[in-house]
Amino acid sequence: MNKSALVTGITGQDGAYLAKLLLEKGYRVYGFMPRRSSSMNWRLQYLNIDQDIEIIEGDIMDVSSLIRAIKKSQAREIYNLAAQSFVGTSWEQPILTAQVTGLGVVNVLEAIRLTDPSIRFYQASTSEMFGLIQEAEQSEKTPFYPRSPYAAAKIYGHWITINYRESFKMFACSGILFNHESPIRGIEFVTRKVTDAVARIKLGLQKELFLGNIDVKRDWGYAGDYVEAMWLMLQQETPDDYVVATGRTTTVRDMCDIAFKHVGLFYDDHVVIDPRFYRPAEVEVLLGNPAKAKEKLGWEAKTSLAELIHMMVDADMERVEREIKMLGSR
Ligand code: NDP
Ligand code: GDR
Repeated sequence: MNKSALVTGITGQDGAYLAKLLLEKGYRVYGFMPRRSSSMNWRLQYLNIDQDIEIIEGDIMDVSSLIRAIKKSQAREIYNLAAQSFVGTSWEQPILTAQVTGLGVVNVLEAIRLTDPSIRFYQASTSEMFGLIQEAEQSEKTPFYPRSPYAAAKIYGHWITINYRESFKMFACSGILFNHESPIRGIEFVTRKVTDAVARIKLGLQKELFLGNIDVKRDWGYAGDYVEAMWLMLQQETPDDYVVATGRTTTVRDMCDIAFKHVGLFYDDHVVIDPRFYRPAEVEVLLGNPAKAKEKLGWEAKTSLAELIHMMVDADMERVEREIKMLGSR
């Protein structure tokens, strides 16, 4: 019988790409999903895998639903991707963020410990934990300095994962992933906000794009590449933590330039700086050092930023063109 995997956050960007990868590898994939998300599986539909996944309803805040999901799925691997993942919202809803993004992790770990501690566990940690960076290139050894309630919650999740590994000898890994994007990235995140706006501007639906601080730098990669690293971590002989990044960093401004140029526009003609999108505390620059992932997992980012942004702009152009056609035919 095929090996089973349980994925929390299955309706999110990474959940969808990871599910696709696991299906390709022959896993039976169970998606753990709150009832409220049941109409939200557009990403699974986009990747054409919505019929191949078995959905188990539950909420990461409800340990009993996690235990039931583990028993039902007989999962040998659990990927914990569920989170309140938008940094901006974490200042507006810091307690919810602490509960879901932080305490949610120990809920999953406890559910595993109570059912079958031999199940392998992946935790979605983040480069946001480095925040006010303590080293120019951030590796697994770089100290953390969180700059948002989201990052603070993720640090709890990160350390409790390590703690369960060391306390209970659980196979628990934490992937410190730098920003990764795709055509199914949430529209609130800056890359997708930009590529969607580029399509709408090019097709005459809007003129301006309102952004916050565009001089910040991020190490952006492609989500389709990054989920492979998650899976690889759980296939090793011993559990460990890994930075997953491209090793290159770019400003939001230059990312905008790439996106607008792709359709023959110039970003400066359309981008308007709007203080509403500034954050109470900013992460100015992130640059990952993925040397350990390369050496131990044999993993490397395959997609360049230009390829990624072009892919996203092309997908948004197609989507907006479809929307215009549908409106015209009504
Ligand atoms: P998304 O925001 O796209 O997905 C998050 C998922 O979590 C959604 O399916 C969401 O469901 C689900 N979720 C939220 N609250 C609960 C809950 N209480 N119980 C169960 N499920 C819940 O995030 P990404 O796919 O981009 O990221 C996946 C994980 O990786 C997250 O933990 C994120 O913090 C982390 N991460 C992401 C990076 C990135 O660049 N994408 C980088 C580093 C880490 P719903 O939509 O219905 O709320
Ligand atoms: P981030 O991603 O906060 O890094 O978290 P986001 O795309 O939201 O912001 C990146 C940077 O762009 C600046 N920025 C803007 N951001 C948004 N969203 N909207 C704007 O208008 C805007 N203008 C400038 C931000 O200030 C920020 O510096 C993502 C999430 O996926 C997290 O869950 C994950 O942990 C990290 O990436 C790694």
